Amino acid sequence: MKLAIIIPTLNERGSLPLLFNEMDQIYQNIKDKGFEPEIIIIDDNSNDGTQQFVEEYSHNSPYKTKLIERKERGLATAVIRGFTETEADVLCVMDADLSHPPALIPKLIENSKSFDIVLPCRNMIGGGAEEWPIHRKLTSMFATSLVKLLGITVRDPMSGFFLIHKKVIEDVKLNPIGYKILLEILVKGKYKNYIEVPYIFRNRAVGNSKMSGKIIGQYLKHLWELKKWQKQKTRT
Ligand SMILES: Nc1nc2c(ncn2[C@@H]2O[C@H](COP(=O)(O)OP(=O)(O)OP(=O)(O)O)[C@@H](O)[C@H]2O)c(=O)[nH]1
Ligand SMILES: [Mg+2]
Repeated sequence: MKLAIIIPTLNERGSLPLLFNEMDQIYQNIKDKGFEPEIIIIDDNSNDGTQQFVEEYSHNSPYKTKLIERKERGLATAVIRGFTETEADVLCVMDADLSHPPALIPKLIENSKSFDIVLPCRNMIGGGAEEWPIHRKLTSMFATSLVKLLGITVRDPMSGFFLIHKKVIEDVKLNPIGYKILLEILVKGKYKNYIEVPYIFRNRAVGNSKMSGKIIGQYLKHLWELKKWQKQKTRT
């Protein structure tokens, strides 16, 4: 079974050596589980040497490694581009800043044998997050609570860390706005079942956050659009 690990990047040169080191450590485990993995990096014209470092890594990596260079910006559209750049049946998406531990990937792919979607989850027993500033904690809690308006009950729906089978999004028209591509997939995707797997979210150790007020605005617009889509669907 082919597995694509899709990683969007924007100026992540500082995180990549650590990330690739952790990826290398799980390579054999992934193979032993019967998966043929590739890494797909979608980079939006970083100016800190991210692309050069990925090139270098691709020559020494145990993984087949593909670098996609885009001129535009946008996390969700970058992830969707990643989906189109692979033949793999199983797609795993994660951030580059080590918040999402590669060590969890073997567990995710094991679960993918029985579930259409596998969701790493901070908000369940065994899961958690390193300490966040209070304003970020409150923003996150508020944003997560709004998701209930869409009838989504998964416990960590705002995450950039998830695994899906390609069939979940095949022939589904995704309309990505901003950051939250997982929400788009949970609302519009075609799946029978999902499972949540606990993990500890690590805070970004290197580099700068790309989170901003603009992204919060985009999130609210995204929720609005998804709600409209749901209403239209029940009418047809
Ligand atoms: N290709 C691409 N990647 C992006 C873009 N914005 C963010 N990313 C990447 O998406 C992932 C998540 O972005 P982060 O900046 O870590 O956002 P966050 O996790 O909400 O915030 P922090 O962890 O506090 O930095 C990282 O791998 C970023 O490099 C973008 O416009 N294009
Ligand atoms: Mg991050």
